[in-house]
Amino acid sequence: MDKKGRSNSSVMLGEQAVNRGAGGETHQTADAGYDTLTTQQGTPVSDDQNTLRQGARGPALMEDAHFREKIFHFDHERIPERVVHARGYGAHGFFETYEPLTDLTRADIFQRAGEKTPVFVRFSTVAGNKGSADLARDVRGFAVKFYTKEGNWDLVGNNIPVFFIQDAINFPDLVHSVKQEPDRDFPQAQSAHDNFWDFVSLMPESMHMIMWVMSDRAIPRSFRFMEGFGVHTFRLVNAEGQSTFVKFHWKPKLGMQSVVWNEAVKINGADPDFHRRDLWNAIQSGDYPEWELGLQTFDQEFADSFDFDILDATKLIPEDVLPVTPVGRLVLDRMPENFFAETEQVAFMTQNVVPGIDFSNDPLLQGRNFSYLDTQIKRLGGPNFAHLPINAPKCPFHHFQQDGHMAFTNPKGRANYEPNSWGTEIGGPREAPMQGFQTIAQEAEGPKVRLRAESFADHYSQARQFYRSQTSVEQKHIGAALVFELSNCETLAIRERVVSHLLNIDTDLAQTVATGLGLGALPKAAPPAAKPKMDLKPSDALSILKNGPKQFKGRKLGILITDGVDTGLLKAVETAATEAGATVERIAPTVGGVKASDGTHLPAHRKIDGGPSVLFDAVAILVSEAGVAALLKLPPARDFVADAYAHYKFCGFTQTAMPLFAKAGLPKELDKGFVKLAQPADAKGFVQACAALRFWDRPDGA
Ligand code: HDE
Repeated sequence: MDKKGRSNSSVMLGEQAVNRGAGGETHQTADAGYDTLTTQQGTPVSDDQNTLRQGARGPALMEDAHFREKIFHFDHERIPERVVHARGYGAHGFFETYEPLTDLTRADIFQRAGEKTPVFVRFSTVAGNKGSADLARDVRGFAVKFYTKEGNWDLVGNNIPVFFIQDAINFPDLVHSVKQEPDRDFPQAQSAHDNFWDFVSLMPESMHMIMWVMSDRAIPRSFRFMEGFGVHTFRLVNAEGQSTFVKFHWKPKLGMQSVVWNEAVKINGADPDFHRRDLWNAIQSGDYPEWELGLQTFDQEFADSFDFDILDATKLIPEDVLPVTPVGRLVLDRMPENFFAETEQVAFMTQNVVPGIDFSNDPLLQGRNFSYLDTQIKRLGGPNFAHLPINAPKCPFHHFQQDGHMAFTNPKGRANYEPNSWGTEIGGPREAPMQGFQTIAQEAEGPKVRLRAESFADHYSQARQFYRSQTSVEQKHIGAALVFELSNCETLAIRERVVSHLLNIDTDLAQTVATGLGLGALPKAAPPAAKPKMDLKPSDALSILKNGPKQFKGRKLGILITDGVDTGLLKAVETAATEAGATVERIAPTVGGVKASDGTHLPAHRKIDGGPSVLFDAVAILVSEAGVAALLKLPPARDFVADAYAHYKFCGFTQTAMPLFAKAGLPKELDKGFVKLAQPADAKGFVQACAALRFWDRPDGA
């Protein structure tokens, strides 16, 4: 007992054993049926609240091994974050093969219809640090680890099918330029700064990718609504050793969807974990996200006849030219039990391929095959990261690699080399010439040179094709994104240099951006690339809006309610939305909820200040006359409506909401994106309208 009569150790309180902290607060102990807290060495801990000290008010003692172990471990909790793709979120699931692809590949995963292969998927942003916000304008990583029966296959892709650069040697410069500027260490998770635009404007090969990154692809509504791409050309190899070129595509079953930029900026403030939360909520509620894996396969003849080099990662093969064939589905159905152990420690490596899949000579891919092993050794502290359960194959594996930091599955027995003559019992594993991975025997000759192939030279044609394949709404967004980004560049010469490239892509776009930047006159177009610019046929597959999902499934409706809300109407809207496969949240002046028209108490999910409309795909305003009067005094309620309008959202409303609309500055004549909810029967029509996701025909949107 100390002077105040407090105990530093367990005491019996009635029937329960408790432990007391300095403030006298109590903690239930193992004596009350909990597992016993131990040190890492397994020694039971009697007191985890007080350090060992000389007298109750005396100095701490070095002898306190438990304290030292706890603090030392804490001090070492952080590992280096990924140099790119630091912020990520992962989930477990499975891949199901539709039909055998034996004619194309001997990869075990594609041999049997209905085969289910466990997978772990990690989505990420690229530039931001680990703690940055989810809705940065950025490329998203889409990395899939397939635990196949013949080893792990990592398809480490992005949500954009092309890349900034053609040769891996430029990667450190690209990444340096987009990350925080080194003297000031800002801005993070943003490309809107001089260094990035300086670099890309000096690398015309990045212009196609720039079109994608300035499009709404770079601000996806959720991981669940974005495509994924393997980017490079790979090879499939069948049992006869014949190889076919392949490009990998992931298509979301729920369709593609993005947010608008003004919304992205606000989501980052309202919920920086917006994408994480979305994936977590979907999986935890059993609404498992799903993608189809599609292949574009082609032979050497096609490669030779194609307008561009299939080894150039700044180019894609349009789906109209070469259709995508679905070959299986990916379902994510389980969140990691522990973020660090799984999502943070997962080590993706492009060189992880399995028999039946091989590389092309894409110089970006070749460089990546070197980088990923190196980065994992640095990040995970040694060569044994494959011992971590998340990285270990789920098929039998035997090799002679041994020792090093944290070697806890060293091969057993005497033989740790081969060949050896110890026999099958103790001699360990042997090569399998027929079954084992074989690199395709491709002829290669020529002088050793540092040279970019002439076939990589056209940097503008596909950039132009991408821009011209977009709807006018999407083109407007690209123009606005460029104006935003370049307005954040302090150096006039950089702004002008970017516009000089845009002139080679589309003159209207260049003019829009020049006007938006207030450039006095258009600069001269950048020198044309060695190859002449081609006018390629627009491709609808490149647009998000031309491929709209036309369903509200998997989306989220936010309903703003007040005291006096019509219970019948509210229930009808909620039922219609959930029947359409959407989720619903109620937003109210207080999180405690409201008293409905029939006197019942209806709990809310969010207080209005914490539930802005940017968090929802569509909104409904169901308010009573008295309720709306109270809302008029709340700025977040006005923002809720004004933002929903500016972000082109569908809005169901009761007539009583009109004063709030007026206060929010909405036009008197509401457009067709506003659906009146006079009676419960109107709910279905409103939810059906929401399937279009946005009402783009609103002239004064954001
Ligand atoms: Fe990566 N990339 N990358 N990358 N990349 C990494 O590996 C690299 C590239 C991609 O969720 C690093 O574990 C080089 C293209 C994803 O854990 C590193 C080059 C594509 C992820 C690395 C590229 C990607 C990474 C950093 C140019 C799309 C996150 C941490 C040649 C096809 C994986 C790490 C995860 C991560 C190197 C270009 C996708 C340093 C050298 C192109 C999705 O190894």
